[in-house]
Amino acid sequence: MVFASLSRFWYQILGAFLVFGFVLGTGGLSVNAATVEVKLGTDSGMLAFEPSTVTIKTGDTIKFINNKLAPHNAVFDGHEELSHSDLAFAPGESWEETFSTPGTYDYWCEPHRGAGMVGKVIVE
Ligand SMILES: [Cu+2]
Repeated sequence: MVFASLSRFWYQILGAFLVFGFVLGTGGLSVNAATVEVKLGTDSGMLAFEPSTVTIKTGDTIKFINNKLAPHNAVFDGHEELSHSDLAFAPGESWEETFSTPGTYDYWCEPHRGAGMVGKVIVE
């Protein structure tokens, strides 16, 4: 009898882990969606996005934050819906874009594209 109740206990533990794994695996928890920050102009004063390449999951959001050497914007190649062509002048000015389709998205800052201020978002 002791053996029987012990194995019932372990079955319950196993069941709990299976449910937990299912919820994680299907993205059933909405708290899984993340917001990743990208700075416009690096802390060290470079004309670049920081980080310049970001890998996120489908449904995640990128928060673009104006940092140094303004003005900046972010225009996505072939994706007007993700682009923010208004120039940000004030430090700390920010906006967010949510990525709902997997793919690789190239973007740039219009005033500084020639200076190499380009970025990439990889949505898995
Ligand atoms: Cu710029």
